[in-house]
Amino acid sequence: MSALLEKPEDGFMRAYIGLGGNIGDVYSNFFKALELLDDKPGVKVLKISSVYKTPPWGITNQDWFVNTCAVLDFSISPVSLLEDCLDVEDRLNRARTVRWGPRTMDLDILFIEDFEIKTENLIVPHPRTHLRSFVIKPLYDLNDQLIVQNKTIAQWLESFDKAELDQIVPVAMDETPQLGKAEWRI
Ligand code: A4P
Ligand code: MG
Repeated sequence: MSALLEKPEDGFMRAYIGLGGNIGDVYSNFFKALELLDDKPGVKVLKISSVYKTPPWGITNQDWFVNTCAVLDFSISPVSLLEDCLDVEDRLNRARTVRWGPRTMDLDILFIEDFEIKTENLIVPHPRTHLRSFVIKPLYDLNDQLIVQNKTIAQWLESFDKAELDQIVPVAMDETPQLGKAEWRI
């Protein structure tokens, strides 16, 4: 079931962000990343989905990833939001080496409500969102009715093989310390 959120305040837009990594304590780093983003002027983190262990996509001979999604409201420009995301990646020691390769923290802007852009540095909606079960499954936790590429997240979730979805396992909360703000939990 998805979290029900009030509409954004005047002057704010709503964004869905994908977070992933496969180096270090990724679970804790998700909460560090969201705290750093929430501290940025004009950015308010609202909710984080469940956190999942996921098989590597793209380059498959690397460690399993940990993935999650978050929803946030922002009053800065979408390009400034991307700059904030890149700054947070840098602060969490992200080294940009291999495309789709191992990383401590990747932040992708997946979707911004009522907004589209296609420039060299920013493409929203993120063009690969609907192809990735490790993105669709956590997005479903946040808003199963969000429409991406003319289908709801619920419909995209149904489009994946059961065997693929079964590999995407939530990280049990009782295995993990309580991190971030309590109100972020769905
Ligand atoms: N950029 C353009 N649009 C966006 C957007 N909507 N959000 C530009 C974020 N960035 C956007 O990103 C390169 C540039 O993309 C940014 O500087 C920005 O200007 P990057 O993060 O350095 O490159 P990347 O992540 O290596 O490439 P790419 O294609 O973004 O990779 P993905 O799509 O992020 O995939 N398997 C599992 N299970 N879980 C994962 O999280 N992640 C990847 C990386 C591969 N396999 C995975 C996972
Ligand atoms: Mg990326």
